[in-house]
Amino acid sequence: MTIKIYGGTLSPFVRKTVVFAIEKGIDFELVAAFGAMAPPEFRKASPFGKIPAMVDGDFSLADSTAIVTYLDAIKPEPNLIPTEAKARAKTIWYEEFGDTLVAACGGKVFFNRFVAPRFMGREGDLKAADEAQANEFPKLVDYLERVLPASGYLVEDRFTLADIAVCSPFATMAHVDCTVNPTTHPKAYGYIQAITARPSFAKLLEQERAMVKPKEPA
Ligand SMILES: N[C@@H](CCC(=O)N[C@@H](CS)C(=O)NCC(=O)O)C(=O)O
Repeated sequence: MTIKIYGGTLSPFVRKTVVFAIEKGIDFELVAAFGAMAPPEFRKASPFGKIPAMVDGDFSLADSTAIVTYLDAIKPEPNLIPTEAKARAKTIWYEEFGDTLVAACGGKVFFNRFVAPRFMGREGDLKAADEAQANEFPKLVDYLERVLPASGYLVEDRFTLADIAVCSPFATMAHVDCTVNPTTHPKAYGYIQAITARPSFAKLLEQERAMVKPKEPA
């Protein structure tokens, strides 16, 4: 039975899960789920209604970290969560940094510039979005610029969950004009460009750009 992943990839957490599954070569079906569009089995899988959720036969689970942990256990190769102690812990640290990106900036810019006006029929708090981009975003990008290794990968000089988890929030922010400046942060800029150019990301991002494009006036 095919694994079902519930959500939409504009969410950085859903995209993380979906890119991880694609890179692992795991068959899955993405089922649209958000608010009123959520099928009943999604509610059972995600007790607090958050995306992503996953159903694999009679097993259901929510939370992107829990889901990638499960996917990694059922298909260990190719390895995307290092097994060596320090590299594994660093991978989880960068996964948490991805969560920090969403909490400090990504959620505010994406919700207020896109979700509120497009799905909730109301203006977002554009001041809060601008403030997060002006004050929080640069600190987060400074950190990434500082820690990026010359290899272009965050952990073990190879592609891992750390790269997926960090670049996914940047991809969501880029949809609403919150982007890294190549002049001030050339390493972070080049890194995000390279990781999101991988086929696993690129195909999703192309579909998402069409969804985010402003609607033509009727
Ligand atoms: N820690 C969770 C966070 C999931 C999350 O916050 N998802 C957001 C979308 S990006 C959501 O479902 N928001 C709707 C809500 O909070 O009701 C994960 O990693 O999956």
